[in-house]
Amino acid sequence: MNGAEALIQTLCDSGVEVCFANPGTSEMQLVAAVDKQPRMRAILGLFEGVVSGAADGYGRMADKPAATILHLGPGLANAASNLHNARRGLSSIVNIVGDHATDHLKYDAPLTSDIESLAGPVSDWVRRSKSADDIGAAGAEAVEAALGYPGQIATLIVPADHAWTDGISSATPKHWPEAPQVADQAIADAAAALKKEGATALFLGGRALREEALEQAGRIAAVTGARLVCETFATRLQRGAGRVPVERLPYFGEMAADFLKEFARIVFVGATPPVSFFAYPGKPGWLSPESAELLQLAGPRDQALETLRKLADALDAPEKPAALQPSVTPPVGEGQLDAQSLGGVLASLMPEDSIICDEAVTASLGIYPMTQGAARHDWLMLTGGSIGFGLPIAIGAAVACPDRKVLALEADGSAMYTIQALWTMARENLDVTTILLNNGCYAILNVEFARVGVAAPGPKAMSLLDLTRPAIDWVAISEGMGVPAVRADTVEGFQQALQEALSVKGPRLIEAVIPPGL
Ligand SMILES: Cc1ncc(C[n+]2csc(CCOP(=O)(O)OP(=O)(O)O)c2C)c(N)n1
Repeated sequence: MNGAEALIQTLCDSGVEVCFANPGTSEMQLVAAVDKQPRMRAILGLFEGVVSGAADGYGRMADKPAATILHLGPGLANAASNLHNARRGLSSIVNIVGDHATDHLKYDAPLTSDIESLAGPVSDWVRRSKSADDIGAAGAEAVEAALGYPGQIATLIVPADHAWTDGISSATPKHWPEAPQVADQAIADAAAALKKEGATALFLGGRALREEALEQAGRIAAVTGARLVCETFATRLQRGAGRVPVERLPYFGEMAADFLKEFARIVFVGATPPVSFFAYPGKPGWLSPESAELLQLAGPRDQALETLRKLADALDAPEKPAALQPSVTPPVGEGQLDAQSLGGVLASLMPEDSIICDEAVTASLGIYPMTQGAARHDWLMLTGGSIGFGLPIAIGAAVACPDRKVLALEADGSAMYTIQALWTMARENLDVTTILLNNGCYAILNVEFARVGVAAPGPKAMSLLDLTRPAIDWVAISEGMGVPAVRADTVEGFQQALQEALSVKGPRLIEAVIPPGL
């Protein structure tokens, strides 16, 4: 084998099955090696932000990494925004970034850059293969790093000469790392705290928001009366009918602080104390009440399920949670479509085990509550605040879970960052229905103007938040990339369009015209 073949074989032996790629000349050996390897699926993304977002969606749903192939520093830089979201979401990815051959670096050829410096802020682990003989070991270490609980972003830089050198062996896969356990004393302390007087919140994030972990949280709520609260932006929240419901911390800082103010005690599992997304003049940044006792039982990198189970047992909690979410189908309205009525239609039609990729931004505020009692589903959220993530993660989710319907709730402004994702959905015939929320503006920024204290923004300022001059032809864009599309501006029209989209397997786009504003 050459080095590239040894690396790809090592990745496959370590459990990596998919590679999302946008390669260049320095990655040609890697592309050829993927071609020869029947165990590795190769998926082209037409922009690196699609590649990295797809790998994030895959990691969230598969609980193991996909690989990416990225073209030197500039390719990695294009991928950075969604790698940032993935790292914030503790997702799992192995990035393979090509570099010039070692001897060529001294010439400072045009694509030469400081790849390590670009990788550092969006990676948990960065390494360059030291030689062709080291490439397999480096690959095995990268997968091990990416599997660090609950997931990490591992970036491996591969010089072209290491990839093309012949006579190289693959490396033995590493064992999948164990998740750190919480000490028994910490569990006992938390149990004692939960028995005290006063309102208590069990604040959950990360892996604590999976169905089984929520069951344990529900047992704790049953015996202590603690309220179950989740972080505002979760990597993957399993919710819907029959599951243990959690209250979601509001987005706006003052609403979040108001929500938390009644708690005398907050116990964190899989999350850290929440802070406001941005600073605003005269508004709180730290959201927990000054007077509350804050107990960090398990951080996002500590085993969540076992922690909650042990805590429930320590409290002699009943076997079953007290409350499960009943099935609720909100009434479907009629006439002009808006976020709420759209959410009602969605709740009534979304099939069991749907995967919702939520980049609806302001529209999500209307849609999310309406789907609380819909058929059980997974809800994936924007963990790092960097928009352009919703369509790419829908690709990765659909690749990881080919038997489940993926619904991408995608705001128009955010969609335009990585709209090329539609083409990959069409090429791979992925079962994704995109609901494109066309409100013709950056609505959230209209709200933010007021919140940061700008009294009357002028026409030049407002033009920077407007998406209607020219209006974007979503149906044409979608069909131009191979995804059949329709436009709906009434509840009835949207209902019919969604019914049709859900009745087929394969990508569809529905342009849903909704009013701007919250
Ligand atoms: C990479 C990146 N660039 C810019 C922003 C700033 N930003 C936040 S929301 C937003 C616009 C959102 O508009 P849209 O997606 O249409 O949703 P709406 O607010 O209309 O619901 C922008 C530009 C960001 N969060 N991330």
